Amino acid sequence: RAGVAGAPQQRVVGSSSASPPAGTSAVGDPLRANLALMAPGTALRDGLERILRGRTGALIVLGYDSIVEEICTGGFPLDVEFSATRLRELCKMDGAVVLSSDGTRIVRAAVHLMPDPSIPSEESGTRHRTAERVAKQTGFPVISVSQSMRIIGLYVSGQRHVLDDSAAILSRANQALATLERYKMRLDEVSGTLSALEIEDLVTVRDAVAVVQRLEMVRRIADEISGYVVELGTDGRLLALQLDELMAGVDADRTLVIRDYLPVGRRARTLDEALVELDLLSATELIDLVAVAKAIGYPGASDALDAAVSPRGFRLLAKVPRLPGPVVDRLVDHFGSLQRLLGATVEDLQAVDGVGDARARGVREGLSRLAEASILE
Ligand code: 3AT
Ligand code: 3AT
Ligand code: MN
Repeated sequence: RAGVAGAPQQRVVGSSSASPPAGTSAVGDPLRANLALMAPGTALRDGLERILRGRTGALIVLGYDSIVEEICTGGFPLDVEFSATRLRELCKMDGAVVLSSDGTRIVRAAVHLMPDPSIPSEESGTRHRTAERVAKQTGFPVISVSQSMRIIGLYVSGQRHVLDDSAAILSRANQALATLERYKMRLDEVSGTLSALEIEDLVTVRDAVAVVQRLEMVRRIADEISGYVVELGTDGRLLALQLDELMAGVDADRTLVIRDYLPVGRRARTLDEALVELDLLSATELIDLVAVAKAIGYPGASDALDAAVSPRGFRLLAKVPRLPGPVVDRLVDHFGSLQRLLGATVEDLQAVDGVGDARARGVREGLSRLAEASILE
Protein backbone atom coordinates (compact mmCIF):
# COMPACT_ATOMS: atom_id res chain seq x y z
CA ARG A 1 0.00 0.00 0.00
CA ALA A 2 1.17 3.51 -0.77
CA GLY A 3 2.34 5.82 2.01
CA VAL A 4 -0.59 6.59 4.27
CA ALA A 5 0.41 10.19 4.77
CA GLY A 6 -0.12 10.82 1.06
CA ALA A 7 -3.21 12.51 -0.31
CA PRO A 8 -6.21 10.67 1.08
CA GLN A 9 -9.06 9.69 -1.19
CA GLN A 10 -12.05 11.88 -0.57
CA ARG A 11 -15.11 9.83 -0.02
CA VAL A 12 -18.61 11.08 0.01
CA VAL A 13 -21.16 9.15 1.93
CA GLY A 14 -24.89 9.36 1.52
CA SER A 15 -24.51 11.62 -1.49
CA SER A 16 -27.35 9.88 -3.27
CA SER A 17 -29.82 10.76 -0.54
CA ALA A 18 -28.72 14.37 -0.32
CA SER A 19 -30.22 16.14 -3.30
CA PRO A 20 -28.44 19.44 -3.91
CA PRO A 21 -30.60 22.41 -2.96
CA ALA A 22 -31.09 25.45 -5.17
CA GLY A 23 -28.00 27.46 -5.95
CA THR A 24 -25.56 24.68 -5.13
CA SER A 25 -22.63 24.53 -7.48
CA ALA A 26 -22.48 21.42 -9.63
CA VAL A 27 -19.21 20.28 -8.11
CA GLY A 28 -19.99 17.94 -5.22
CA ASP A 29 -18.73 19.19 -1.89
CA PRO A 30 -17.75 16.22 0.35
CA LEU A 31 -18.20 18.23 3.54
CA ARG A 32 -21.70 19.27 2.53
CA ALA A 33 -22.74 15.75 1.54
CA ASN A 34 -21.59 14.44 4.90
CA LEU A 35 -23.25 17.25 6.82
CA ALA A 36 -26.48 16.24 5.11
CA LEU A 37 -26.10 12.71 6.48
CA MET A 38 -25.93 14.00 10.04
CA ALA A 39 -28.30 16.97 9.80
CA PRO A 40 -31.21 17.39 12.22
CA GLY A 41 -33.96 14.92 11.37
CA THR A 42 -31.57 12.07 10.54
CA ALA A 43 -31.17 9.01 12.78
CA LEU A 44 -27.44 9.62 13.01
CA ARG A 45 -27.97 13.14 14.37
CA ASP A 46 -30.54 11.81 16.83
CA GLY A 47 -27.93 9.35 18.11
CA LEU A 48 -25.28 12.07 18.41
CA GLU A 49 -27.67 14.33 20.34
CA ARG A 50 -28.43 11.45 22.71
CA ILE A 51 -24.73 10.97 23.33
CA LEU A 52 -24.30 14.69 24.06
CA ARG A 53 -27.27 14.70 26.42
CA GLY A 54 -26.01 11.57 28.16
CA ARG A 55 -22.70 13.37 28.74
CA THR A 56 -20.64 10.58 27.22
CA GLY A 57 -18.29 10.98 24.29
CA ALA A 58 -17.96 9.15 20.99
CA LEU A 59 -15.57 8.32 18.20
CA ILE A 60 -17.38 7.15 15.08
CA VAL A 61 -15.88 6.09 11.75
CA LEU A 62 -18.24 6.35 8.78
CA GLY A 63 -17.04 3.55 6.57
CA TYR A 64 -15.42 0.15 6.76
CA ASP A 65 -12.96 -1.35 4.29
CA SER A 66 -9.61 -3.11 4.40
CA ILE A 67 -7.76 0.10 5.32
CA VAL A 68 -10.07 0.71 8.29
CA GLU A 69 -9.89 -2.96 9.26
CA GLU A 70 -6.10 -2.78 9.43
CA ILE A 71 -6.12 0.02 11.99
CA CYS A 72 -8.86 -1.55 14.14
CA THR A 73 -7.81 -3.61 17.16
CA GLY A 74 -9.94 -5.14 19.89
CA GLY A 75 -13.63 -4.53 20.26
CA PHE A 76 -16.17 -6.84 18.71
CA PRO A 77 -17.93 -7.25 15.38
CA LEU A 78 -21.64 -6.48 15.28
CA ASP A 79 -23.09 -5.87 11.82
CA VAL A 80 -26.53 -4.79 13.04
CA GLU A 81 -28.92 -2.21 11.70
CA PHE A 82 -28.19 1.33 12.86
CA SER A 83 -30.41 2.93 15.45
CA ALA A 84 -29.90 6.07 17.50
CA THR A 85 -30.37 4.25 20.82
CA ARG A 86 -27.97 1.46 19.85
CA LEU A 87 -25.35 4.01 18.93
CA ARG A 88 -25.74 5.78 22.26
CA GLU A 89 -25.43 2.56 24.27
CA LEU A 90 -22.38 1.38 22.33
CA CYS A 91 -20.68 4.75 22.77
CA LYS A 92 -20.87 4.37 26.53
CA MET A 93 -18.03 1.86 26.15
CA ASP A 94 -14.45 2.92 25.57
CA GLY A 95 -13.21 2.89 22.02
CA ALA A 96 -14.68 3.72 18.65
CA VAL A 97 -17.80 2.63 16.76
CA VAL A 98 -17.50 1.82 13.07
CA LEU A 99 -20.55 2.38 10.83
CA SER A 100 -21.13 1.44 7.20
CA SER A 101 -20.44 4.38 4.89
CA ASP A 102 -24.14 5.11 4.38
CA GLY A 103 -24.64 5.11 8.13
CA THR A 104 -27.30 2.40 8.03
CA ARG A 105 -25.34 -0.38 9.83
CA ILE A 106 -23.19 -0.64 12.92
CA VAL A 107 -20.23 -2.75 11.88
CA ARG A 108 -17.97 -2.83 14.95
CA ALA A 109 -17.92 -1.36 18.45
CA ALA A 110 -15.47 -0.73 21.29
CA VAL A 111 -12.65 -0.71 18.76
CA HIS A 112 -9.24 0.67 19.57
CA LEU A 113 -8.08 2.59 16.51
CA MET A 114 -4.38 2.70 15.75
CA PRO A 115 -3.84 5.12 12.87
CA ASP A 116 -0.37 5.94 11.58
CA PRO A 117 1.14 8.14 14.34
CA SER A 118 3.27 10.00 11.79
CA ILE A 119 0.18 11.66 10.31
CA PRO A 120 0.26 15.21 11.63
CA SER A 121 -2.57 16.24 13.93
CA GLU A 122 -3.34 19.58 15.50
CA GLU A 123 -5.60 18.11 18.15
CA SER A 124 -4.51 17.42 21.73
CA GLY A 125 -6.88 14.86 23.31
CA THR A 126 -6.37 11.24 22.26
CA ARG A 127 -9.94 10.98 20.92
CA HIS A 128 -9.68 13.98 18.63
CA ARG A 129 -6.14 13.22 17.50
CA THR A 130 -7.30 9.74 16.58
CA ALA A 131 -10.36 11.11 14.76
CA GLU A 132 -8.26 13.50 12.68
CA ARG A 133 -5.67 10.86 11.80
CA VAL A 134 -8.17 8.16 10.93
CA ALA A 135 -10.04 10.57 8.67
CA LYS A 136 -6.81 11.52 6.90
CA GLN A 137 -5.54 7.95 6.63
CA THR A 138 -8.73 6.23 5.48
CA GLY A 139 -10.44 9.02 3.57
CA PHE A 140 -13.67 8.20 5.43
CA PRO A 141 -15.37 10.87 7.51
CA VAL A 142 -14.91 10.51 11.27
CA ILE A 143 -17.16 12.02 13.92
CA SER A 144 -15.98 12.86 17.42
CA VAL A 145 -18.26 13.79 20.27
CA SER A 146 -16.20 15.46 22.94
CA GLN A 147 -17.13 14.55 26.45
CA SER A 148 -15.22 17.42 28.03
CA MET A 149 -16.19 20.17 25.57
CA ARG A 150 -19.65 18.85 24.71
CA ILE A 151 -19.30 19.43 20.96
CA ILE A 152 -19.74 17.28 17.87
CA GLY A 153 -16.89 17.46 15.37
CA LEU A 154 -16.71 16.10 11.84
CA TYR A 155 -13.35 15.35 10.26
CA VAL A 156 -13.56 15.05 6.50
CA SER A 157 -11.09 15.53 3.65
CA GLY A 158 -8.57 17.29 5.85
CA GLN A 159 -11.10 19.67 7.36
CA ARG A 160 -12.58 19.82 10.83
CA HIS A 161 -16.10 21.05 11.12
CA VAL A 162 -17.88 21.66 14.42
CA LEU A 163 -21.60 21.04 14.32
CA ASP A 164 -23.54 23.96 15.69
CA ASP A 165 -27.02 23.77 17.07
CA SER A 166 -29.81 24.82 14.74
CA ALA A 167 -30.52 28.12 16.53
CA ALA A 168 -26.97 29.33 15.94
CA ILE A 169 -26.97 28.25 12.29
CA LEU A 170 -30.40 29.77 11.73
CA SER A 171 -29.29 33.14 13.02
CA ARG A 172 -26.34 33.14 10.62
CA ALA A 173 -28.58 31.90 7.82
CA ASN A 174 -31.11 34.67 8.45
CA GLN A 175 -28.39 37.29 8.23
CA ALA A 176 -27.26 35.79 4.94
CA LEU A 177 -30.86 35.73 3.75
CA ALA A 178 -31.27 39.45 4.53
CA THR A 179 -28.11 40.12 2.53
CA LEU A 180 -29.43 38.01 -0.32
CA GLU A 181 -32.66 40.03 -0.33
CA ARG A 182 -30.73 43.29 -0.60
CA TYR A 183 -28.49 41.90 -3.35
CA LYS A 184 -31.51 40.59 -5.20
CA MET A 185 -33.22 44.00 -5.13
CA ARG A 186 -30.11 45.64 -6.53
CA LEU A 187 -29.87 42.92 -9.18
CA ASP A 188 -33.47 43.54 -10.21
CA GLU A 189 -32.67 47.25 -10.58
CA VAL A 190 -29.59 46.77 -12.75
CA SER A 191 -31.23 44.15 -14.93
CA GLY A 192 -34.28 46.38 -15.44
CA THR A 193 -31.94 49.17 -16.52
CA LEU A 194 -30.13 46.80 -18.85
CA SER A 195 -33.40 45.73 -20.49
CA ALA A 196 -34.34 49.37 -21.14
CA LEU A 197 -30.90 50.16 -22.58
CA GLU A 198 -31.03 47.03 -24.74
CA ILE A 199 -34.33 48.11 -26.29
CA GLU A 200 -32.83 51.55 -27.06
CA ASP A 201 -29.55 49.98 -28.22
CA LEU A 202 -27.57 52.11 -25.79
CA VAL A 203 -25.76 49.40 -23.81
CA THR A 204 -22.14 49.84 -22.76
CA VAL A 205 -19.90 47.07 -21.44
CA ARG A 206 -20.31 48.62 -17.99
CA ASP A 207 -24.12 48.11 -17.97
CA ALA A 208 -23.89 44.48 -19.01
CA VAL A 209 -21.02 43.68 -16.66
CA ALA A 210 -22.88 45.30 -13.74
CA VAL A 211 -25.63 42.70 -14.20
CA VAL A 212 -23.11 39.83 -14.44
CA GLN A 213 -21.46 41.12 -11.26
CA ARG A 214 -24.72 41.29 -9.34
CA LEU A 215 -25.77 37.84 -10.55
CA GLU A 216 -22.48 36.41 -9.31
CA MET A 217 -22.83 38.14 -5.93
CA VAL A 218 -26.34 36.75 -5.57
CA ARG A 219 -25.16 33.28 -6.57
CA ARG A 220 -22.39 33.28 -3.98
CA ILE A 221 -24.54 34.29 -1.07
CA ALA A 222 -27.22 31.81 -2.17
CA ASP A 223 -24.59 29.09 -2.23
CA GLU A 224 -23.66 29.93 1.34
CA ILE A 225 -27.31 29.68 2.36
CA SER A 226 -27.62 26.30 0.57
CA GLY A 227 -24.86 25.09 2.89
CA TYR A 228 -26.90 26.16 5.90
CA VAL A 229 -29.98 24.46 4.46
CA VAL A 230 -28.04 21.20 4.21
CA GLU A 231 -26.69 21.52 7.72
CA LEU A 232 -30.08 22.37 9.16
CA GLY A 233 -31.82 19.30 7.74
CA THR A 234 -35.47 19.32 8.76
CA ASP A 235 -34.92 22.58 10.67
CA GLY A 236 -34.05 24.30 7.40
CA ARG A 237 -37.30 23.69 5.55
CA LEU A 238 -38.58 27.27 5.68
CA LEU A 239 -35.16 28.64 4.84
CA ALA A 240 -35.07 26.39 1.75
CA LEU A 241 -38.46 27.69 0.62
CA GLN A 242 -37.36 31.31 0.99
CA LEU A 243 -34.12 30.60 -0.85
CA ASP A 244 -35.92 28.89 -3.71
CA GLU A 245 -38.32 31.78 -4.09
CA LEU A 246 -35.58 34.42 -4.13
CA MET A 247 -33.46 32.41 -6.56
CA ALA A 248 -36.17 31.54 -9.10
CA GLY A 249 -34.77 32.24 -12.56
CA VAL A 250 -31.47 33.69 -11.32
CA ASP A 251 -29.32 30.80 -12.55
CA ALA A 252 -30.99 30.89 -15.94
CA ASP A 253 -30.44 34.64 -16.22
CA ARG A 254 -26.78 34.19 -15.38
CA THR A 255 -26.14 32.07 -18.45
CA LEU A 256 -28.46 34.14 -20.64
CA VAL A 257 -26.79 37.47 -19.94
CA ILE A 258 -23.33 35.99 -20.45
CA ARG A 259 -24.41 34.39 -23.74
CA ASP A 260 -25.78 37.78 -24.78
CA TYR A 261 -22.49 39.57 -24.24
CA LEU A 262 -19.64 37.05 -24.64
CA PRO A 263 -17.19 38.94 -26.83
CA VAL A 264 -16.13 37.36 -30.11
CA GLY A 265 -12.63 37.41 -31.57
CA ARG A 266 -9.18 36.55 -30.39
CA ARG A 267 -9.87 36.67 -26.67
CA ALA A 268 -13.24 34.93 -26.97
CA ARG A 269 -14.29 32.57 -24.18
CA THR A 270 -16.89 29.88 -24.14
CA LEU A 271 -19.78 30.21 -21.73
CA ASP A 272 -18.30 27.54 -19.47
CA GLU A 273 -14.90 29.20 -19.42
CA ALA A 274 -16.50 32.51 -18.49
CA LEU A 275 -18.45 30.86 -15.67
CA VAL A 276 -15.28 29.26 -14.32
CA GLU A 277 -13.38 32.57 -14.51
CA LEU A 278 -16.19 34.31 -12.64
CA ASP A 279 -16.15 31.64 -9.98
CA LEU A 280 -12.39 32.16 -9.54
CA LEU A 281 -12.74 35.89 -8.80
CA SER A 282 -11.99 36.73 -5.18
CA ALA A 283 -14.51 38.71 -3.16
CA THR A 284 -12.50 41.92 -3.69
CA GLU A 285 -12.05 41.29 -7.44
CA LEU A 286 -15.79 40.77 -7.78
CA ILE A 287 -16.39 44.34 -6.56
CA ASP A 288 -14.20 45.62 -9.42
CA LEU A 289 -16.17 45.90 -12.69
CA VAL A 290 -12.95 45.77 -14.73
CA ALA A 291 -12.02 42.41 -13.21
CA VAL A 292 -15.51 41.06 -13.89
CA ALA A 293 -15.37 42.32 -17.49
CA LYS A 294 -12.00 40.61 -17.90
CA ALA A 295 -13.39 37.35 -16.54
CA ILE A 296 -15.93 37.13 -19.35
CA GLY A 297 -13.37 38.07 -22.01
CA TYR A 298 -13.36 41.87 -22.32
CA PRO A 299 -10.05 43.75 -22.22
CA GLY A 300 -8.95 44.40 -18.66
CA ALA A 301 -8.78 48.19 -18.96
CA SER A 302 -11.16 50.68 -17.37
CA ASP A 303 -11.84 52.62 -20.61
CA ALA A 304 -13.05 49.34 -22.17
CA LEU A 305 -16.08 49.60 -19.90
CA ASP A 306 -17.42 52.57 -21.85
CA ALA A 307 -17.40 50.76 -25.20
CA ALA A 308 -20.81 50.23 -26.80
CA VAL A 309 -22.05 46.64 -27.09
CA SER A 310 -25.17 44.97 -28.41
CA PRO A 311 -26.84 41.94 -26.91
CA ARG A 312 -27.55 38.85 -28.99
CA GLY A 313 -31.04 38.71 -27.51
CA PHE A 314 -31.06 35.48 -25.46
CA ARG A 315 -32.10 37.15 -22.21
CA LEU A 316 -35.02 39.14 -23.58
CA LEU A 317 -36.23 36.29 -25.81
CA ALA A 318 -36.34 34.09 -22.72
CA LYS A 319 -38.97 36.46 -21.34
CA VAL A 320 -41.28 35.73 -24.30
CA PRO A 321 -43.77 33.13 -23.07
CA ARG A 322 -43.87 29.58 -24.48
CA LEU A 323 -40.72 29.83 -26.57
CA PRO A 324 -38.65 26.61 -26.41
CA GLY A 325 -34.88 26.95 -25.91
CA PRO A 326 -33.87 25.49 -29.28
CA VAL A 327 -36.14 27.98 -31.09
CA VAL A 328 -34.57 30.85 -29.11
CA ASP A 329 -31.14 29.59 -30.22
CA ARG A 330 -32.20 29.44 -33.86
CA LEU A 331 -33.76 32.90 -33.73
CA VAL A 332 -30.56 34.39 -32.29
CA ASP A 333 -28.51 32.45 -34.83
CA HIS A 334 -30.59 33.76 -37.69
CA PHE A 335 -30.88 37.42 -36.69
CA GLY A 336 -27.60 37.78 -34.83
CA SER A 337 -28.64 40.63 -32.56
CA LEU A 338 -31.53 41.85 -30.45
CA GLN A 339 -31.90 44.97 -32.60
CA ARG A 340 -32.50 42.90 -35.74
CA LEU A 341 -34.96 40.74 -33.81
CA LEU A 342 -36.82 43.85 -32.67
CA GLY A 343 -36.94 45.09 -36.25
CA ALA A 344 -38.11 41.77 -37.71
CA THR A 345 -41.60 41.44 -39.12
CA VAL A 346 -43.80 38.38 -38.62
CA GLU A 347 -42.76 37.24 -42.12
CA ASP A 348 -39.06 37.69 -41.33
CA LEU A 349 -39.47 35.63 -38.17
CA GLN A 350 -41.14 32.80 -40.06
CA ALA A 351 -37.97 32.26 -42.08
CA VAL A 352 -36.57 30.53 -38.99
CA ASP A 353 -36.93 26.77 -38.63
CA GLY A 354 -39.65 25.86 -36.16
CA VAL A 355 -41.33 29.27 -36.27
CA GLY A 356 -44.76 29.11 -37.82
CA ASP A 357 -47.32 31.86 -38.21
CA ALA A 358 -48.65 31.62 -34.62
CA ARG A 359 -45.24 31.47 -33.00
CA ALA A 360 -43.96 34.35 -35.15
CA ARG A 361 -46.88 36.48 -33.97
CA GLY A 362 -46.20 35.41 -30.39
CA VAL A 363 -42.58 36.50 -30.66
CA ARG A 364 -43.50 39.76 -32.34
CA GLU A 365 -46.09 40.60 -29.69
CA GLY A 366 -43.87 39.42 -26.84
CA LEU A 367 -40.99 41.61 -27.95
CA SER A 368 -43.25 44.62 -28.48
CA ARG A 369 -44.70 44.18 -25.01
CA LEU A 370 -41.21 43.97 -23.52
CA ALA A 371 -40.18 47.11 -25.39
CA GLU A 372 -43.23 49.02 -24.13
CA ALA A 373 -42.81 47.79 -20.57
CA SER A 374 -39.16 48.77 -20.38
CA ILE A 375 -39.80 52.25 -21.76
CA LEU A 376 -42.54 52.83 -19.17
CA GLU A 377 -40.18 51.95 -16.31
P1 3AT B 1 -10.08 3.36 32.94
O1 3AT B 1 -10.07 2.08 33.73
O2 3AT B 1 -11.43 3.78 32.45
O3 3AT B 1 -9.31 4.46 33.63
P2 3AT B 1 -9.53 2.43 30.25
O4 3AT B 1 -8.57 1.34 29.87
O5 3AT B 1 -10.99 2.14 30.15
O6 3AT B 1 -9.14 3.03 31.68
P3 3AT B 1 -10.04 4.65 28.46
O7 3AT B 1 -10.18 4.13 27.09
O8 3AT B 1 -11.27 5.09 29.22
O9 3AT B 1 -9.14 3.64 29.33
O10 3AT B 1 -9.07 5.89 28.40
C1 3AT B 1 -8.89 6.69 29.48
C2 3AT B 1 -7.83 7.76 29.18
O11 3AT B 1 -6.56 7.16 29.10
C3 3AT B 1 -8.00 8.42 27.85
C4 3AT B 1 -6.64 8.95 27.56
O12 3AT B 1 -6.50 10.23 28.16
C5 3AT B 1 -5.72 7.97 28.26
N1 3AT B 1 -5.08 7.11 27.27
C6 3AT B 1 -5.51 5.94 26.77
N2 3AT B 1 -4.67 5.43 25.87
C7 3AT B 1 -3.63 6.31 25.81
C8 3AT B 1 -2.42 6.38 25.08
N3 3AT B 1 -2.08 5.43 24.19
N4 3AT B 1 -1.61 7.44 25.29
C9 3AT B 1 -1.95 8.41 26.15
N5 3AT B 1 -3.06 8.42 26.84
C10 3AT B 1 -3.90 7.40 26.72
P1 3AT C 1 -12.80 14.46 25.15
O1 3AT C 1 -12.89 15.84 24.56
O2 3AT C 1 -12.29 14.39 26.55
O3 3AT C 1 -14.03 13.66 24.93
P2 3AT C 1 -10.11 13.71 24.35
O4 3AT C 1 -9.57 13.97 22.97
O5 3AT C 1 -9.64 14.48 25.49
O6 3AT C 1 -11.70 13.73 24.23
P3 3AT C 1 -9.43 11.37 25.86
O7 3AT C 1 -7.94 11.20 25.81
O8 3AT C 1 -10.06 11.96 27.06
O9 3AT C 1 -9.87 12.17 24.56
O10 3AT C 1 -10.09 9.98 25.52
C1 3AT C 1 -11.47 9.80 25.68
C2 3AT C 1 -11.92 8.51 25.09
O11 3AT C 1 -11.74 8.46 23.71
C3 3AT C 1 -11.19 7.31 25.56
C4 3AT C 1 -11.54 6.30 24.52
O12 3AT C 1 -12.83 5.74 24.74
C5 3AT C 1 -11.63 7.13 23.29
N1 3AT C 1 -10.44 7.00 22.49
C6 3AT C 1 -9.33 7.74 22.54
N2 3AT C 1 -8.41 7.29 21.68
C7 3AT C 1 -8.95 6.23 21.05
C8 3AT C 1 -8.50 5.32 20.04
N3 3AT C 1 -7.30 5.42 19.49
N4 3AT C 1 -9.36 4.36 19.62
C9 3AT C 1 -10.56 4.27 20.16
N5 3AT C 1 -11.04 5.07 21.11
C10 3AT C 1 -10.25 6.04 21.55
MN1 MN D 1 -10.46 14.01 27.68
